[in-house]
Amino acid sequence: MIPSHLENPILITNRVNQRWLHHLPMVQGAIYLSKQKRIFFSWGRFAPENLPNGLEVKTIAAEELGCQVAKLLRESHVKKLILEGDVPYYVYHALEERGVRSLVIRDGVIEHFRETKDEWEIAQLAEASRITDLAFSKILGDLKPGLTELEVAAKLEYYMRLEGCEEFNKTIVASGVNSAKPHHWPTNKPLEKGDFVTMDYGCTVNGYHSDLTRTVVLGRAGEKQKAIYETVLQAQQTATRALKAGKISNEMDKIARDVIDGTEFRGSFLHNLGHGIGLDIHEGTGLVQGSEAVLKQGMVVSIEPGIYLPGFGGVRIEDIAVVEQDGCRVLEHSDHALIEL
Ligand SMILES: [Mn+2]
Repeated sequence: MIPSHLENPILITNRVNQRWLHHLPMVQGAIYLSKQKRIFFSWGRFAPENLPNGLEVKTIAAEELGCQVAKLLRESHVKKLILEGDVPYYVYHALEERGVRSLVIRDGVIEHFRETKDEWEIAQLAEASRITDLAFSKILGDLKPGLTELEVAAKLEYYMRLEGCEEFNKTIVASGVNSAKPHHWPTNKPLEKGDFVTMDYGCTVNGYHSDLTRTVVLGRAGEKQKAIYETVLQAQQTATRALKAGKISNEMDKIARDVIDGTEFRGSFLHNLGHGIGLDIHEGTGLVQGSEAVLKQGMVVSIEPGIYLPGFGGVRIEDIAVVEQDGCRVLEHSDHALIEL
């Protein structure tokens, strides 16, 4: 929550930041916050009467925003306004014309407050994770040679849709040699016996994202496949056990990377260990090489090490977890052990 003793009024135009404040999807408008007033200026046809966080609702035409805000500032004898997000030029111009002189664009102001999640937000993330887990348990019954990556992706989305999610993440299904590419979009390639099949997907509930990755083997896993899988799993579990408030972002990445780099697969973990997650799929503090950011209680991050061997295949295992004082709470509960189908 934004502290009520804001130094200067702020006009919030970023849609995701607005959603964070009013808990409502797709409402067109802007939010004005100051010491005295908390107003949601709505110019959509749908103007809710009551909003959380003490927001008063005023329906106006979008073109009036600059004029309305200037009036509020004049009434409270304030000349300085903080802007964030994408402010349309006509708003900026209307404010300037009315003597609002010190306009400061400060992106990241609201994002900073969004980093640590409250209980309601964690409940939304947990519900999205539950739906995602359910789709995983269902897809296991469908995976067989001949099914294409696109069909697997469509089925995952179908199962999540039936459970009542709002939207999907960009679903990744990567099989066989395609699994060596961390961001492979699904194709018409049919699954084949012996393939690694990596599924990285998720959905939103009240705007909050889940994010899950599991890799399975179609048929019996070979020795090299088992070795890769066990290494990624060990990296993922070691990092999960280490995660707690006070840890440094890059230390967390190193914990997982050291596990992988201590094996024959050294150098094949091609991305960072994790990202913050919430109303945006990638937001806030992650588990990132070179980042000195400190993890705080209530932050939610993904933990997703992988090994990628071009021409052979790859494995990634991902959960999202809430950072707590003495550890972390993993929100997804799909099995971690190697699944051979
Ligand atoms: Mn992720």
